[in-house]
Amino acid sequence: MRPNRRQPDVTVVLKLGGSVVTDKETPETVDDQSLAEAVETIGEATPERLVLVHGGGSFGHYQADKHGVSLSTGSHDAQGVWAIHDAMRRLNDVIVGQLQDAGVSALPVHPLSVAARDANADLTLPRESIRMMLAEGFVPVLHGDVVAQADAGATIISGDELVTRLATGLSADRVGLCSTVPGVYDDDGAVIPRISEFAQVDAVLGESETTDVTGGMAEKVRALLELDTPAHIFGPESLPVFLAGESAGTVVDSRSR
Ligand code: IP8
Repeated sequence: MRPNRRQPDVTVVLKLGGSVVTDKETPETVDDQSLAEAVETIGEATPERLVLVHGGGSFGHYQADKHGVSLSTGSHDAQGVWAIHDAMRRLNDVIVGQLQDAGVSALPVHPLSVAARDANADLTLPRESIRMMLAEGFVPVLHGDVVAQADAGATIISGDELVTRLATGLSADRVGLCSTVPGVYDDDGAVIPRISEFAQVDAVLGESETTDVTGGMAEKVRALLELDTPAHIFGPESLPVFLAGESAGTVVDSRSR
């Protein structure tokens, strides 16, 4: 397969949430239809330098729960850590394979092999291989994972943290989080078009409900407000719009304050 050469001046970081690529109700089950639709859209669009990240859904979260590992609780049990990583790697294999079948020059990047946290949980994620993949026309595909952490064994790293880290580290021009909701809802259930500060949504988001080990919408919005790059939170129906370079769902942009 020949790598697709991309415009060198636009870098996009896009996360496909675990709820988009897996059936969250059934352990270790890919949502075939939803994944196929996302892959087809990416295959038709990909005009820019694209870095993909995917979440864990019923793969990683199921295994993390089973082995008692979270963002803050680590484990030295190599078999448990491997089981979590292996679930994410198998999901990544499926996604990379389907992207390649759709003509996207996707290649895997496994955070466990390259990233680490210090004792303050600060993350180091070397960027050289990702930069070079982009320069050579590949689409790196990262995923939520386990990473070694000083004095804690291994802890979870969420896809969201990877997205914000990549957005900053690669000076991304656009950031997208595609999950199963069409954006951030207001009190009346309407999608908020733009969030420029957390106070705007504090009352409505509060403590987001979630069964994931890695947090919910409030954490996403807080982290995205730290970025210098506008970030879009949207549902799968808006993926073509986002990839076409337009606004999708809720735009989180602290610069518009
Ligand atoms: O679904 C979590 O990634 P996320 C990955 O992006 C694991 O939060 C291993 C639970």
